[in-house]
Amino acid sequence: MIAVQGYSGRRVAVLGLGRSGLATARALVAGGAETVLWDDSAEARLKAEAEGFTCTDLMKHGALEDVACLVTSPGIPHLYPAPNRVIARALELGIPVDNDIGLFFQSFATPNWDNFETAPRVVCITGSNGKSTTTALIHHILLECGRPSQMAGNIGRGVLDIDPPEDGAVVVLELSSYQTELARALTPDIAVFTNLSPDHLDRHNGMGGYFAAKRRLFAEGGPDRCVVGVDEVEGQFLANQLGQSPQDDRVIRISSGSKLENFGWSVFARKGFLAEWRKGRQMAAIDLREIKGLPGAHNHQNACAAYAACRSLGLAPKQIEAALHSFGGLPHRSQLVGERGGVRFVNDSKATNVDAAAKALQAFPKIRWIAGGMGKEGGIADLAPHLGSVVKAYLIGFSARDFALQMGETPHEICETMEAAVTRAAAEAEPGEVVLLAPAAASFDQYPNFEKRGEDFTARVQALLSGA
Ligand code: UMA
Repeated sequence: MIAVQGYSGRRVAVLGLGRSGLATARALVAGGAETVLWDDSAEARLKAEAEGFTCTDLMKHGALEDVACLVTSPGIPHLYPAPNRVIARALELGIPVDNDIGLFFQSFATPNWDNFETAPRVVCITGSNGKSTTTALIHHILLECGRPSQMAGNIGRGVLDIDPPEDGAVVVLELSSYQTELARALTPDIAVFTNLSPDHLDRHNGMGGYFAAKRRLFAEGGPDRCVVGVDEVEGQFLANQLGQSPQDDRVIRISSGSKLENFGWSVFARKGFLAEWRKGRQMAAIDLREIKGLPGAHNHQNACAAYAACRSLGLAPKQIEAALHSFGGLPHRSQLVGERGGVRFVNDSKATNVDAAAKALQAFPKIRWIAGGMGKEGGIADLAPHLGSVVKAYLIGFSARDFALQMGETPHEICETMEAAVTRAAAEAEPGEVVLLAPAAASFDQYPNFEKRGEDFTARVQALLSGA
């Protein structure tokens, strides 16, 4: 655990007692703060109380008195579509509002670092898609190359939950827009921006607010090195702003598809090959086509981002290449879950939005596509150019009928449930085809989260393959 510095002997309120909130409460206590805790769910309060914490309704008269800071969880709206009422009250009273990421950056460095040969470093990854894979890949490469590394943030483990870093260690943090928007301190050594496409727009009041939230990671803390995906105009704008000129190698531009030879430093993937260029010269090339854990152009972009971050940390191209080969991929992201008679079954349940689904649809030539769930604004209209690889779609969940109306000429069938979709797709699939779960929708109509949806798909595929 990282003990929170700066609040010893002071009262700090914590709103939200999920994974990040409970870790925050423990870290505040370890740093000598007095905590006042609340969660709107009785179940979460019970869990905190079982750990020995006391909960106090922060809306009760006087509960926020003498509070030095309100620390809130990423899932709780602080601005849009409407602020949680405790946060609104704190803002009214002028109480600083922060999150665990801000506390982490304020508390990470300690005086014993003076005895270290190499100061620990923090790599942060943000972007709409690919950030979990990029984060896990950087962590994997570092460990394979013998560098101590810990991974946390939006990927599941609260940042204050990590162990104090050892000499030369690296902390790799996946950060969501919810997290970067609020953190009062945000000072990574290396910051990575994978890409940008519409998501969480209600929480940021539109695309401008969403981009601004992510941009804070680069603008606030002045990272030594920025790795920026330039396949969209927002990434080009960000890279442009961060560098003095195209030759400024503090910015490493990355792309999946474009040749970037005329920049200070760039890493790009084309036709399955990764290339690193520095000041007009090619430094390295890697054949990505045989790397099983990273299929498709979107994963090649993730490989470029992870490669660039690891090069910034001083690793050699050959070391990184070897580590790429042993990366097994993450569950629910282009995850191969089975194969029968030349048909592969791939779980990309994390493709909760149209952009992520488009990338999954481009990764395979012939697809039996399982899609649907709780569709987002605009449905799947933007997927029309990517339906060429779809042999047939099997639609499930709340938005199945809406999706059907947007399928155009592409054959499709409304299956309602995962069970029916897997059974139908498997029965109709021919050798060389891929049965792909890439829903282009949230899971909440049928499952608690995308993980449970992916687990359901996997279990049904495995049952089918084992003949159960
Ligand atoms: N709560 C309230 N009042 C409210 C809303 C929520 O009290 O108005 C309470 C809930 O009852 C619950 C707690 O707040 O007990 C939940 O907080 P949370 O939703 O912020 O979840 P945590 O368990 O703290 O998990 C968070 C991240 N969750 C979100 O961003 C929604 C996790 O990211 C992250 O792994 C974890 O911190 C550790 O850092 C997950 C996520 O879904 C993976 N992220 C989104 C995404 O990837 O799209 C952004």
